[in-house]
Amino acid sequence: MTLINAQPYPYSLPDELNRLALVIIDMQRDFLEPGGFGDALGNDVTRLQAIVPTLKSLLTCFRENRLPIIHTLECHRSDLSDCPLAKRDRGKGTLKIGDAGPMGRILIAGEPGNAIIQELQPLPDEIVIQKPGKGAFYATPLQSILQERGITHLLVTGVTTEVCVQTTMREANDRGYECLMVEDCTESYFPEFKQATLEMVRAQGGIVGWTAIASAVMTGLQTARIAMV
Ligand code: TIU
Repeated sequence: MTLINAQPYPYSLPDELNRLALVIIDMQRDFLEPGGFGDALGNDVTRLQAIVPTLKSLLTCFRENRLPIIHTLECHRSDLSDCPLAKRDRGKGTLKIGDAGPMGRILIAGEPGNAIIQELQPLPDEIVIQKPGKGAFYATPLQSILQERGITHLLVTGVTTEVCVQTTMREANDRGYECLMVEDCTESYFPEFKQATLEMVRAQGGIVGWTAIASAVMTGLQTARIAMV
């Protein structure tokens, strides 16, 4: 059994490595670039860019090892039929979900601003989940896709740490998945919220799961590959 150096204690990789998936949450222009949803809510979106090179390295590692990769997108249908009024009306943003912004309609599927950023574009064989909520399990086929493929372990990454990333990890934890949040592959508009999330996830003996840095994950994967040869 291969262990990843993690908190609150080492994370065991599954014996069959392809039971481990990389989940990349919402690395979309809507959250990382000016003129999108994150900006409309009043956030400084530029600070999310810092994780892109590290997340790209982890993505490349998964691609080289031919391990499962899942991308998610927070988005709504153009008629907003899957967007609760409570969500659309929340906050005092300059633009609301569905309004026309500089990158197209805010948080609407297929609009330029809703796309995954160029650096992390999915390849054709990778899974892409469109989700109307913050969690990636709510109103999506994610759980049945994981079950079909025998995936039991998830590395959770993306933005924002305390909103869609944490919600997804909690949903996954309640469904029995062994989850690890990759510390330097997730970011928040609020650094103190990222820190608090990492701490609350791994508190109480890993009540929601583990955290580790990307280099520790990649070292663990390399060790597991060598052990399998
Ligand atoms: N606003 C915020 O921090 N996040 C979101 O609305 N969605 C995600 O986290 N993807």
